[in-house]
Amino acid sequence: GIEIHEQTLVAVKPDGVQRRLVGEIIQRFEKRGFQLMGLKLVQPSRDVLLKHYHDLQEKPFYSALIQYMSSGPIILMVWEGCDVVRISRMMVGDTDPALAQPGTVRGDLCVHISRNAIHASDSVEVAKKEISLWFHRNELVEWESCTIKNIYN
Ligand code: DGI
Repeated sequence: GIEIHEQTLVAVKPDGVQRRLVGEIIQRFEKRGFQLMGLKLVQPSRDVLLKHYHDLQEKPFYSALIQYMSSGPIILMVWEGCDVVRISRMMVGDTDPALAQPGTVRGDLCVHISRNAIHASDSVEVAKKEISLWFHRNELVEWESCTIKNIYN
């Protein structure tokens, strides 16, 4: 059968929270048919951000990225569904909002790569790591959606 329990981490970055984009972003994932399994607002610690962006530590924009991500609260979400990692990346759009297609979050709501409003895990393996980095097991809720038969066959 199809894997409907794939999960991904989606975050609204500090600029997205400041710009009141949280509701719009949640709505896009809900409407698409994904299921919300965890959600919280946090002031991220530098420690966790350094782990989250570990792979980018050699990049010239790294310290500015950590500073921006520490600048205010972020929203963290776990969304579940069939192919959710790949589809979420499509919904988010290109890393550079100037290249992101209209219809994507970044292509509709942002203009500059240094303030691109949203994060979504880029592979199933990375998603597992990011979810366990940001969420305790008891912060995730296992629940059955009564609309699942209208979303998958
Ligand atoms: O998975 P993405 O967020 O699309 O992209 P990524 O994992 O390659 O980079 C993480 C974040 O780092 C990205 O959302 C914005 C920032 N970033 C990436 N490339 C650049 C950048 N920031 C600046 N200023 N310049 C870049 O070239």
